[in-house]
Amino acid sequence: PDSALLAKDWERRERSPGPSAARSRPFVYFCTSRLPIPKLEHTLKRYLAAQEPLLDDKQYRNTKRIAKEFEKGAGKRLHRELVELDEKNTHTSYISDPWFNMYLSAREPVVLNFNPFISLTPDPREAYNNQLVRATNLIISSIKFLNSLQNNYLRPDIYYGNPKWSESRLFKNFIRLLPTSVSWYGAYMVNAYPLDMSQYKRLFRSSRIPKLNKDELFTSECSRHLLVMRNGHFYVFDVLDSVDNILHPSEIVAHLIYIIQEADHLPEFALSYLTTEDRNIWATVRQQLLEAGNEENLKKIDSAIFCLCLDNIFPKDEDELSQCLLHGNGFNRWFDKSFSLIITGDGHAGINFEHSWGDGVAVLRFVNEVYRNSTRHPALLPHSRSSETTVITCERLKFKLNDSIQSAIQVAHEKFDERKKKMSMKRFQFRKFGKDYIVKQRMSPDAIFQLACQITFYRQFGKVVPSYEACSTAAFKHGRTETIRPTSMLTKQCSQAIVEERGKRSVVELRNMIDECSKYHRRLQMEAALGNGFDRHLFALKHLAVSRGEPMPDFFLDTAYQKINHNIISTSTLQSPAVNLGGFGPVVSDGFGIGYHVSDNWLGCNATSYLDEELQEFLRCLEYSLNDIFDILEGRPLM
Ligand SMILES: *[C@@H]1O[C@H](CO)[C@@H](O)[C@H](O)[C@H]1NC(C)=O
Ligand SMILES: *[C@@H]1O[C@H](CO)[C@@H](O)[C@H](O)[C@H]1NC(C)=O
Ligand SMILES: CC(=O)N[C@H]1CO[C@H](CO)[C@@H](O)[C@@H]1O
Repeated sequence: PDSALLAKDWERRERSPGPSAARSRPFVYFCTSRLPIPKLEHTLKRYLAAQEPLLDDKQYRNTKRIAKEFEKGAGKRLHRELVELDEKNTHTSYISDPWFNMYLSAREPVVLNFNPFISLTPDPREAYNNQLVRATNLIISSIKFLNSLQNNYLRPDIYYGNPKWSESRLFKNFIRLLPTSVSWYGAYMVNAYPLDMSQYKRLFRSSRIPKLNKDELFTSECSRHLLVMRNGHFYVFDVLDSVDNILHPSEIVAHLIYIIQEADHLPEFALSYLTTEDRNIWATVRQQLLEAGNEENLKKIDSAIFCLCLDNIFPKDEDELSQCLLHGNGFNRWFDKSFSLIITGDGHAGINFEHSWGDGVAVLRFVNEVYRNSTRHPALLPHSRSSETTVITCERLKFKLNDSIQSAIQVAHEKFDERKKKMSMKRFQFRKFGKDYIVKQRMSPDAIFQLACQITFYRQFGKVVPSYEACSTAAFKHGRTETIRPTSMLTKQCSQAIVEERGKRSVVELRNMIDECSKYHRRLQMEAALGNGFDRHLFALKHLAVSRGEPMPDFFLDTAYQKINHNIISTSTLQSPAVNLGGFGPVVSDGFGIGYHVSDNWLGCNATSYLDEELQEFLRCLEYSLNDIFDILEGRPLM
């Protein structure tokens, strides 16, 4: 892709090339579009539109009144202050600080509650899916990515929703012909737009550090070592030399073989369970660890380039693989690392990442590149020998644990086992149609999947509930995410029509309803991606009030406000040939976490919940809802 086409709206700055990358010219683009703060009036209008389907008439009138008062009073003032603050801080976005704060102040364990996983597609050539071969190739491609990042050779992140179309000449001409002022929107319309890359500075050599009440993010400047976990033991070895050359593949594999042989049994107390703890508890125990003389070792973990988990697990099906990547059995993970690359015994690969520093889009870009590079230019061939002359410079980290630390580990272990047992994870696939079919019907694939979830919940529970779809705002400088609210009056009416009034409505009528839902969803999606949702704006206003120590405005105390933020259906989607989908835990104890994917000819999801029976029923109903939608789109009356 010719990124220069999109460069007009960007400042371009060149730096002196680094030592290992003198070939091509460096790309450093800075995103100049700033995340807009919507008008308060618009935010409240959108908020009320999202509240309407969730409330009865009386509640809705009340919430409307509260919103009106907020608009004229406390809200007006907070909004003005937020705008002033934003004008003084043009280097960032208004959401960046409050969002970091939200993640880092959360005291729940990061695992299950925050860390998502992404599962990589197997290497197309079977022999490369061997644990050692795949680990070595992915390490090397990851380090190459790090080197490009460091030397500013990484092309600006451009999100290609549709690679075929956006790489075509037609597309390039289309963008070229647009006036500069709208070319960015033009690119957005076809899903090929440059992304803010500021999150990448915390992708490598980074870790979240537990602290009382609010954690911190740590990034090392120049570490050269990798952290490898095997059977609950920690190993470090340098993968880069002093001029940033990567260790030879045969040497890397020799180190991994050494580690696998050495770590042949589980430790009595696996330290990593502590990273599954409540953050305040973990912060306290970490302090004890430091005092007990483990500072050097902890520093090695925190500053490692990333964490490789060489699992001794052979998942027997896809659900077990998802579980392994989402939480594993706890002892072979360091959930605080910015990301961990997990390789199972049978060569499946995936990423589990800590969420405070960055979002799915940034991790997906990394995964895409590393997948492509490791499959197209594998550094290590299957059956190649490890170098017998390699000097193993691997260090096993040994920790000093006294009684109180040991019992803290024991408690963490039991709590973690308890919690992961309560969560169930199920996959779902529907093969009657996918993206191609929906697009031919001139509808939005994402909207159809979301509508299906709405109909499903209505079918199962006879009501509509707050729902969440994550949308990246990485098109803006220091953008993070915005929420799309898939529940609307339109989806509610459509769900009622399909579930309760099946016989009474004509197929044409139902089809029109679906079409209206699709159009509305597309609009919400576009607004959210352009920073015009309502969730982040309200969140920032609330954060401002709290940080000033002001009394909480009535608006945020409204039970309807609290309810809409208790997201029963939490969804997120990632589309890429390099990934086999991802997943995450439910965000509330009585909800579902749905990582979904609308592929060309099928659609599916990996869903999680603490309510096992309800989850199974949900997926049964989802199948039913999708069949209904299919019948309607095919022009068949519902039975
Ligand atoms: C273990 O070490 C920590 C830190 O030095 C200390 O606070 C704690 O009291 C010790 N516990 C025991 C049982 O010795
Ligand atoms: C992928 O690997 C090849 C061969 O090692 C290398 O030449 C190329 O630059 C790599 N690409 C990226 C994006 O790192
Ligand atoms: C780990 C993983 O991605 N598991 C599954 C999630 O769901 C999709 C769709 O059913 C499967 O293809 C994945 O294998």
